[in-house]
Amino acid sequence: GCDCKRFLKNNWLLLSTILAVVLGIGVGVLVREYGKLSNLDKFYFSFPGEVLMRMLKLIILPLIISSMITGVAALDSSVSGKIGLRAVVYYFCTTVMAVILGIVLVVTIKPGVSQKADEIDRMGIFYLKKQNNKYHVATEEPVTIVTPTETLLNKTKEYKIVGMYSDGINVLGLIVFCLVFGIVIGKMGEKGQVLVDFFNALNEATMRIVQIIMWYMPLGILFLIAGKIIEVEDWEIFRKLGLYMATVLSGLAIHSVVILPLIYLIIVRKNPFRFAIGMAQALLTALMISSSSATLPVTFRCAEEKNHVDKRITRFVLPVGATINMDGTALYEAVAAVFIAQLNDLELDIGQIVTISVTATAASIGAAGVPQAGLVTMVIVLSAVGLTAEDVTLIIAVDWLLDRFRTMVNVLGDAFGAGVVEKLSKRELEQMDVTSEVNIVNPF
Ligand code: DAS
Repeated sequence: GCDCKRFLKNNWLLLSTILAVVLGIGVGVLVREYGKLSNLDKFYFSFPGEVLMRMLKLIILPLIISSMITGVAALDSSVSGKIGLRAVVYYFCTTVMAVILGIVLVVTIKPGVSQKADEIDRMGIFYLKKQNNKYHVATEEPVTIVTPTETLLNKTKEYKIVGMYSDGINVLGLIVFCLVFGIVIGKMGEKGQVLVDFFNALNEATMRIVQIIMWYMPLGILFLIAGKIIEVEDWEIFRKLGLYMATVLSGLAIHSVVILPLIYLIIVRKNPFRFAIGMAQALLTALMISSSSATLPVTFRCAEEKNHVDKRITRFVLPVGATINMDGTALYEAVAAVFIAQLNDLELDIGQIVTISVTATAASIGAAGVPQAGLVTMVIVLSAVGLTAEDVTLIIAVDWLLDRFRTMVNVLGDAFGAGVVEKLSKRELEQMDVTSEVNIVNPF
C-alpha cells in the first residue's frame, strides 16, 4: 500500500535506471545476434547514449564553478582551509591503501606469470604510438578509409581514448581558481554579496538542468549499454585475460566493501552500507558511463538528498574528489603494471615495487575523470620500471570493462570522503553562522 508507493516515489530514478540496464543488455544481445548493423547503423544506434554523455559533460563546468564558489564563500576561510586539508589527507591515505592492496593481490595471484606474452599481444586492437612526445592510438594494421562516414567513425573511436587531451578542461586549475574566488568574495561582505547571490542563482539553475538530464538518464543508459554490447569485437579475450581481470575486480571489491566502509565506520560510526546504498544511483551511473567527472551531478544529488551530507561539505569536497581522488584507478594501475611486468618475465625487486606504488598514486591523481584516462596515465607507471608504452596493448582490449568498475570505486571513495570530512568538521560547521546555510538553495 502506502509504503510501497513511497518507496517507488523516492526511488523511481534508480529503479528505472536498473530497468534500463537490464533492457539495454537484452536489446544489445538481440541486436548483436540478429541485427546485422553496418558501422553507420551502430553509430546512430549509440547516439541516444552519446547525447546523455554530452549533456553531462556540458553541465559539469557550470556545476563545478557554481558549487565550488558558493560552497567556499559560505565557509569562512580558516574553516575551508581545515576542511580542504582533511579532504586531501583522506584522499591521499585511501589512495595509498588501494595501491598497496592491488600490489599485494597481483603479487600473490600472479596473473601474468603463466601466460605467454605474445599470445595476448597479437590480440590487442590498438596500441599507443609516440609522436612528437604525445601518445596516439593507432591500429595495428593501417586502416583503409573508404567513405567520409568511415573517417568520422574512426575519429570517434580515436577520440574516445585520446580525447582527454583535447576535450578535457583543466579541472584542477579551475578548482584552484574557484577556491580563491570563493574565499575572496566571501570576505568582501556587503560588496561581495551580489556575486554570492549570482553564483547561488547559477547553482540553482544548474541543478534544475541536472534534474532534467536525470529524466533522460534511463533512456540514455539503455542505449549506451546496448551500443557497447554491439560494438565489442572480441569476447574471447575476456577468457584469456580472465585472471588479470579477476585480480583487478577482487581488489576493487575488497577496497569498496571492506576497506572504505571500515574507515567510514571507525570515523563516522554510522552504517557504511546504508551510506553506499544511498549512493546507488551515482555508482550505477559511474558504472555505465565510466567517467567520474560526468557522474558528479548525480554524486551531488545522492550525497545531499539521500545521505544528507552537509551541502557546505559536498560542494567543496566532491568536485575536488572527482578530480584528484581515484582509488579504483590507482589500484588498477598498480595491478596492471605488475601484470605487464610478469608477462614480460621481468622480476620486480622491492625498489621497483615501491616505484610502481608511487607512480600509480601520482598517475591516478593526474588522470582526468573521463573514460579510460587511467589507461593513458599508465604510461607513466610503465616507463618508471622500464616497460614501454606499447605494452599497454596487452590490456587495452578489456580496459573498457575494467574502466567502469574502477570509476565506480572512484566515485564511492569520493562520497565516503565527503561523509568522513563532514564528521571530522562537525565542530566548525556547528560554530558557523547559521545564516550562511540559508544561502544554499535546494532545488530538489
Ligand atoms: N574512468 C576514469 C574516471 O572517471 C578514470 C580512469 O580511467 O581510471 O574515474
